[in-house]
Amino acid sequence: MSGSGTANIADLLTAARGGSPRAAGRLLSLVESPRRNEVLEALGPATTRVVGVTGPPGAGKSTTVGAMVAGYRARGLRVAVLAVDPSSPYSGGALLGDRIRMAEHVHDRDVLIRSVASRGHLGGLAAAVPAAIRLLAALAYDVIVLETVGVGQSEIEIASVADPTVVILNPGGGDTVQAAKAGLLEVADLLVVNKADREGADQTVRDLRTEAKVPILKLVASTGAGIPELLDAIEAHQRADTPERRSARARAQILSLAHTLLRTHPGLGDLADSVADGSSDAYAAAEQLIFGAGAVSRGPVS
Ligand SMILES: Nc1nc2c(ncn2[C@@H]2O[C@H](COP(=O)(O)OP(=O)(O)O)[C@@H](O)[C@H]2O)c(=O)[nH]1
Ligand SMILES: [Mg+2]
Repeated sequence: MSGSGTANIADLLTAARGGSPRAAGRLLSLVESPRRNEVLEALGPATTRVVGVTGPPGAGKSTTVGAMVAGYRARGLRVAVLAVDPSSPYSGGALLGDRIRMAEHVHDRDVLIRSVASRGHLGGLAAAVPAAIRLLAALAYDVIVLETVGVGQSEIEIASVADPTVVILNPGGGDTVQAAKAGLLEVADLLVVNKADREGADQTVRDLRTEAKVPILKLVASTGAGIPELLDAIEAHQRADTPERRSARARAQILSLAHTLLRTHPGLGDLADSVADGSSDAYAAAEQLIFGAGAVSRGPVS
């Protein structure tokens, strides 16, 4: 028997927990498929650390993630990388580059690298990523590194689920202005000025200090200079975690998933038609979308 349609989830979980990267890969495919809930229901409770790495294209995110994986392995941790790739026409090439960069880790059983590219499918990335994280937590990865391109709203939303969210920028004012505009500085728990081997890194650090109150680090990801300091800063942030911060992240995640579910609700089209032709109003339709057909009798939101 083969193919995910016939896969026994319990068997796959046993194999994946025993260290089979193939089984882990199959399970990750299943959480992106209509069998997502079946997998989620088979998992016990588990928590893990999720480090978000985001920033503009070309800032050095993948290089940084590769160096972080090496750093975590040196510290004896099992690491999973989820690379969220937006559906750009260049994604094929970029992914290939990332795979080559990650090549030193491909034979390491304690490293799992996976790209998530299911935009538009089953609620898209915003729905796929939390499920993948839950699975990887259950498979006992100590740390999950989530690489997202900090351009679209959904990528920023995904990044805000991680803790900390590390925003990677480059020397020069352009990145800082762009990051501020995209809302990236707001989600940053740590700011990294990568390519610090280039001119202007110190000036960029000074500029960022006036914009953001979070720790700012310099990094040369291509040589690994600054990686131990980055991992230490990430750990310090995680040690300072509180139940309130965990709840706030959970709240953001629930709202994000709820929004995804509502956006892809099968009743949305008919409700929109009834509001458009005047037979209903948007208030009643919104209640009906959330609470179901009985909701209209509840009266207006107060
Ligand atoms: N000079 C320099 N180049 C770097 C550094 N880190 C990454 N790069 C280069 O920047 C380019 C983009 O890196 P990549 O990791 O693919 O960026 P991403 O698009 O943010 O994932 C590649 O050519 C890297 O080799 C660095 O610290 N210094
Ligand atoms: Mg990349």
